[in-house]
Amino acid sequence: MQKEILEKIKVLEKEAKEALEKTDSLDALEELKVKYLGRKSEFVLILRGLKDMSADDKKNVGSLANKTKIVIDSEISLKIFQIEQKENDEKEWIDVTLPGSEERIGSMHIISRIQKEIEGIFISMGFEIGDGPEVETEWYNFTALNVPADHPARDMQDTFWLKQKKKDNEGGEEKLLPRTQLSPDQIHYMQSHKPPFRVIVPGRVYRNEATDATHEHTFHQFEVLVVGKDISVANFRHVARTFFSSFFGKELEIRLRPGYFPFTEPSFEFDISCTVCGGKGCRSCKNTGWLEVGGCGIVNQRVFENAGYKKDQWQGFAWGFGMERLAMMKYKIDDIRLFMGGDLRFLRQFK
Ligand code: FA5
Repeated sequence: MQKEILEKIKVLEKEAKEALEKTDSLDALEELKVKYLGRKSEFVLILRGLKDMSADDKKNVGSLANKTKIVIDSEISLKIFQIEQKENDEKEWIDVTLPGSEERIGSMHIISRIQKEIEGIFISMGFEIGDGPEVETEWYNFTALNVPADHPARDMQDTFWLKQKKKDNEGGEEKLLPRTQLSPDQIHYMQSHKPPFRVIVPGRVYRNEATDATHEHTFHQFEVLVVGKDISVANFRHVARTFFSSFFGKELEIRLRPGYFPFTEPSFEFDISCTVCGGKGCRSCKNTGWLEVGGCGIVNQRVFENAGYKKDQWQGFAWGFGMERLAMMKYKIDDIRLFMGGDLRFLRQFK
């Protein structure tokens, strides 16, 4: 009796192993498990019958049946694990031959880059770089620049006035504003330096304007100021031509047209020959051959006086231009709002 049962267990083990070898699906393995180890399986029947066996049979049959059960159970579990792992590997398959994804590295904003480039050109011409506050008093932004209160020229640059005021020395209050231009830095620089000098001031300015493709409320300018004993419009022309030819990498001409700025006399609007067609006329310059760039003029003696210099002792020229407008010309950008829009697809073009 004992011999027969032991033999039966061995046959069951062999059968189970052969069946296991041929099985390669999870469903079929579950079926095998039920067949060989489930409640109605032959193993369980053998184990249930142990209680009616002699002590000697119980020991031998019980021991072999249990061992074999454990072997079959662990082999089925191993096969289930292998199949599951294979399926996972197939799902998460990594193609090591694919090129890696590029790490995005931050870069300088296009306007900061243009600013560095412009500074470099002026430094090579012997200019210093000046600085000034972004929040100005009414006196520096307008009055010192010969724009008296209630003069219509104050309307030329729409202003964001601040609620806070600044106490002045006579116990009164002065109005404050985010600067509308960099010309107040002419006064700051002159108050702390003695001529002769050449200085440029780069910076951000603010105007209470509706925006469109060529106008922003927040933009960047450059102010240029040269003061000496015999500075003239000819000096301006030379410096401006040298600067623009270097910035655009080609020889350009400068054209002056009469203009009006309270802080320069005479004043001019100035154009450069079109950077696209070289002056022949094209869409970029609306067939005029010229591109409008900025304002300039000979420093008004009243401005020297307001900065603390004696009248008629010095001569100078000043000019100012918008950095975004220059960047638009250089890179053929047709909407100024892209610079501050924060669209990375635009900004990433300029690495
Ligand atoms: C001025 O701001 C004068 N301070 C320039 C100046 C300096 C004249 C020294 C004489 C002597 P204006 O408002 O024209 O001038 O602005 C100068 C330049 O800033 C313009 O030519 C243009 O390039 C740019 N600019 C003006 N308004 C805007 C705007 N809303 N958006 C973008 N750029 C502008």
